[in-house]
Amino acid sequence: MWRACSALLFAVTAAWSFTPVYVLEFCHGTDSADCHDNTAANSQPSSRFTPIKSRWNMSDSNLLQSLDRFRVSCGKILEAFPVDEVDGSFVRTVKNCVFSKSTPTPLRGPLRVAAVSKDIIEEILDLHVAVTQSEDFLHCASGSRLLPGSVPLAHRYGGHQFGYWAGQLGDGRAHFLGQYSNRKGETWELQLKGSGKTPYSRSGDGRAVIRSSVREFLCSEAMHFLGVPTSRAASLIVSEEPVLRDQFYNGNVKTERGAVVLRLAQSWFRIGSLEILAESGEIDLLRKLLNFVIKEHFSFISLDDTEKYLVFYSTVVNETAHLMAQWMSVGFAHGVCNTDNFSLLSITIDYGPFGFMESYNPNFVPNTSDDEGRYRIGGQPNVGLFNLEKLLVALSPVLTLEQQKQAKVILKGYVNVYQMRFHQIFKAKLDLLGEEEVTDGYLIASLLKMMEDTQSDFTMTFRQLSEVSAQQLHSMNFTQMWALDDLSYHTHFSDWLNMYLRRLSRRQNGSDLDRQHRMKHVNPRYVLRNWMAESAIRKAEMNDFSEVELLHHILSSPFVTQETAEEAGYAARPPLWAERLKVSCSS
Ligand SMILES: *[C@@H]1O[C@H](CO)[C@@H](O)[C@H](O)[C@H]1NC(C)=O
Ligand SMILES: *[C@@H]1O[C@H](CO)[C@@H](O)[C@H](O)[C@H]1NC(C)=O
Ligand SMILES: *[C@@H]1O[C@H](CO)[C@@H](O)[C@H](O)[C@H]1NC(C)=O
Ligand SMILES: *[C@@H]1O[C@H](CO)[C@@H](O)[C@H](O)[C@H]1NC(C)=O
Ligand SMILES: *[C@@H]1O[C@H](CO)[C@@H](O)[C@H](O)[C@H]1NC(C)=O
Ligand SMILES: CC(=O)N[C@H]1CO[C@H](CO)[C@@H](O)[C@@H]1O
Repeated sequence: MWRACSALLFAVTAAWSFTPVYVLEFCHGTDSADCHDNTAANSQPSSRFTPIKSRWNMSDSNLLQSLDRFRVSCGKILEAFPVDEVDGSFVRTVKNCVFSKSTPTPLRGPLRVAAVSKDIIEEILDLHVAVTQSEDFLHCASGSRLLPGSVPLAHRYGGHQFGYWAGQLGDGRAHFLGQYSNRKGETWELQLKGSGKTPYSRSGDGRAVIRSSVREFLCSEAMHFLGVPTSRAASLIVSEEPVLRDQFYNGNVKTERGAVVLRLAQSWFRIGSLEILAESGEIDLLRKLLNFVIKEHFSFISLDDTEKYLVFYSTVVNETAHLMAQWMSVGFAHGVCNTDNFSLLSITIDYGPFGFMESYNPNFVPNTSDDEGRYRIGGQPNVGLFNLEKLLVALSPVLTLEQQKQAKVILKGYVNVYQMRFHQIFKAKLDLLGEEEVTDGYLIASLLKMMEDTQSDFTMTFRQLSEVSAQQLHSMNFTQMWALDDLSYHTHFSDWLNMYLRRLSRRQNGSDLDRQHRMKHVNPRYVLRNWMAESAIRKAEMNDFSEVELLHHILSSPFVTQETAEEAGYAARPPLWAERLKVSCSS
């Protein structure tokens, strides 16, 4: 027993070297001498969104039965920022403004509500779900009629794309409609995507096609129910408007149909929102925007505090590290981690060519045109660091020299925060209670390495470890456990298993069933695999939205085994045709 154990301990050092995901790759961007510095401690996840006491009676009868009394407000934004009033959506360079007035262009009908998220309609928008069947909703959620109180705006931002400064970008096909303060006291920003040209459309047509809209609708909701901070999607409206797209950028232009997603976030400001102001020397406006974001979304920071921008930066660094760890924990690859797609609130935004990893592979790249693999899944933590560096550059004009130095120290702490969060999350995925840092690090790293070697399915390996009894693990009986069965072919698997079982038995809390129960709450059985989305899209393009609805329903409870999902094969080995799928890139 001891011999095996010391052999494994010997392997610990080696194990860390096959964790490119969370150790080795950080040395590119920052001073490598300090790259693995372990001084930062203390990991209280900050809670920025303090719940506000409910002032309403939450019963069903209080939900609004029509849009007549539903109001959004643009007052705060319009008071806080100068707005570009130039009439028309012609493409232009905008200066000294954070938004431009821009009216959505109605889609050619007939329109239809293809999908809605009841959870958002009722729990966030305080509307009865029946409202979504009204003409009014159809028009408001597609951009042909304005919601009461709405002054539609397009946001001006810039960004670093694929590593390089790209200048002015901005909402090229999205319209901010206004803020809604709900009965829970939360404020949400409503936005349409695919609603027509704006001053920031560059060469785009302002539209989004059914394919990409279905993906955004499904994935943002799926991520929310997986517990990952994200923007939300309330509805999906499809039209008959022809939209030309070269889906794989290979010269094959196809006519598709336009669609609009009504999406929500507590804020849509991005790193690029600040970058463009710093870049063009609009420092007063930069300060204004920062103060606004702090006041509205980081209310624990006092605007009188001379260190407020540093505390803000430190929070964004920590929360971005957390988000990257959460993405890894569900195998999510965003696909386009440019600074303009990174939220200042560290939520997932801008769903484009994303993908959930199937076989564990740190080099998984969802965007098939991303040849260099810049945004491969294992590179995301490092890209997060790159983006935070750019955020620091954007903040520099409002920081003193001393504060700029401190900010660099904060940035260096990012790697530690990421590793700590990653470690915590993966410990929970394996139910490693208590603290045995070295053993746990080894168990996690070597499991991932074995998964990589055997190409085991990431989601189902963790899920099946949650569903299998300790008894079955002991006897390596993996009947009907296809992912564990794949994994069990690894030469080191039984050593790993012994170590894991010993680790579990040292820190028992309740029965083995309790362990399974805890693990099933953090290891989903269903994620939006590309083939699942693709199958739903094929039907949606023929006006059959049943599979979109089914997926939306199932992915709202990703931790619960569901009969319809099992029948559809959503937890089974992916079908053969899935291997040949390419992600639809243009959107
Ligand atoms: C960010 O995390 C570090 C390390 O855990 C901690 O020292 C720091 O206080 C955190 N920053 C904020 C603003 O919570
Ligand atoms: C909320 O309203 C319902 C019906 O309108 C009523 O039965 C219930 O007692 C109310 N609850 C509270 C906490 O006021
Ligand atoms: C995919 O990657 C390519 C190459 O880097 C890039 O040009 C393209 O914009 C990416 N696709 C999307 C949808 O971002
Ligand atoms: C393996 O486990 C299954 C339950 O999943 C059980 O029905 C079966 O009898 C076990 N086989 C052996 C050989 O223990
Ligand atoms: C064991 O479980 C109980 C209840 O589920 C919990 O309160 C307690 O903190 C757990 N103990 C440990 C060591 O995790
Ligand atoms: C899905 C999405 O909105 N992606 C955006 C990310 O950022 C690039 C520019 O850097 C935009 O072109 C994409 O539309």
